[in-house]
Amino acid sequence: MKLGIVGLPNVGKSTLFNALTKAGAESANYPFCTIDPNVGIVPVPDFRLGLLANMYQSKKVTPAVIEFVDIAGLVKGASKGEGLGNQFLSHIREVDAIVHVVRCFEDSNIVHVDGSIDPLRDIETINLELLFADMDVLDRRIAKTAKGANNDKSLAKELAILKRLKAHMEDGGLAKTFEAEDEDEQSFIDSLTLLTSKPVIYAANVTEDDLASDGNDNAQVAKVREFASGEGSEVFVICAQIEQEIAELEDDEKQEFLEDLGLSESGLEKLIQASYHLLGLISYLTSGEDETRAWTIKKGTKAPQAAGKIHTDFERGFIRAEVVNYQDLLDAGSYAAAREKGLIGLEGKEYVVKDGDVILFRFNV
Ligand SMILES: Nc1nc2c(ncn2[C@@H]2O[C@H](COP(=O)(O)OP(=O)(O)OP(=O)(O)O)[C@@H](O)[C@H]2O)c(=O)[nH]1
Ligand SMILES: [Mg+2]
Repeated sequence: MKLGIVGLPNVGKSTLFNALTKAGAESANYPFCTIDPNVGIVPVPDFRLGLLANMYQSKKVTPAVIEFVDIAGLVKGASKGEGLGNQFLSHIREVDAIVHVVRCFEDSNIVHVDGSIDPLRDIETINLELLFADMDVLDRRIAKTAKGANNDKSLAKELAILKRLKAHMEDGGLAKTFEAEDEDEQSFIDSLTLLTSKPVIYAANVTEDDLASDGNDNAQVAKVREFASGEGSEVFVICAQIEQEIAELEDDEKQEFLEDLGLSESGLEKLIQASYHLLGLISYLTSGEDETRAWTIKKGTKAPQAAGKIHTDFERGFIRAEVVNYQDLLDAGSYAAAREKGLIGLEGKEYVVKDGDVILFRFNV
């Protein structure tokens, strides 16, 4: 599961990427590795891990991770091959969700490709290129489907959907705002893996002066927020440059630095957490003397499949899961106390695991 960092040139994508991966490299217990200079594995900040590790005196803490990809800047005309054009678009095709960086900071030393700071125009430029690329995909698919549609009912149905979707896009609509008539139709549309069907978070890159107010004093940020709410996307206010500096600091210095800026936590951490949820991911936890660890599952995963993340034997020989909410466990003070209070649920194969569940799996192979 990975997120692509997308935006116009010079808006701060690589600066944000460096901050993300540096913050990752620093997390001592995670075996950080760079797969590719443009792909970074980033631990997901999770305050629950520290609390549980403290209770169990765990020797090791292992966070959940997600991947970010730093994608080269896109320019107007990319869908027609301008700039890095097709290369850019194929990188976006591979990601599961998008962090769209928009420049809201003024800095006369940093050139803006279109000459001025105007995040709405920038968003529109990017979204249009994605839309054009999707329409090309649809055109090709329509031409192919039309050939067989005369004597094949299911192809005829697909053709009708493709044409409706195309019309929606010609009006400027994104694939994700298209209203499918039923689940079959939606899964057909999903199978097209269109760029504009991917979930998006907007990262409004501001100057450090705008951080304390969370961008509320910046009129450009307000416009981005209004636009994003119209398409059901979230906006995070960050200062990529400051995040890069923060990522280089030790923990205690970091706290001091944040306080000086009037912040309680770094914007980067909130952005990473939101990205994790944007991918439809949640964490369940295991905790003991050896290790406290977050395990990544898709929302809606049942207990045996969640157990399979730890070991296939756990899934194959699944008997039951002993489940306690992390807060209940912390409040009780120990696993034994939680058990005495009846806070530990015995759950079977149909149990849907929740974010923040602390689980002990019983299995037999
Ligand atoms: N003042 C200011 N400058 C920033 C900020 N973020 C990035 N920059 C600067 O803007 C310039 C471009 O930043 P990059 O992160 O390389 O931009 P990019 O989006 O990766 O650009 P491309 O890879 O060319 O598409 C660099 O000189 C950064 O130092 C910021 O928050 N404030
Ligand atoms: Mg870059």
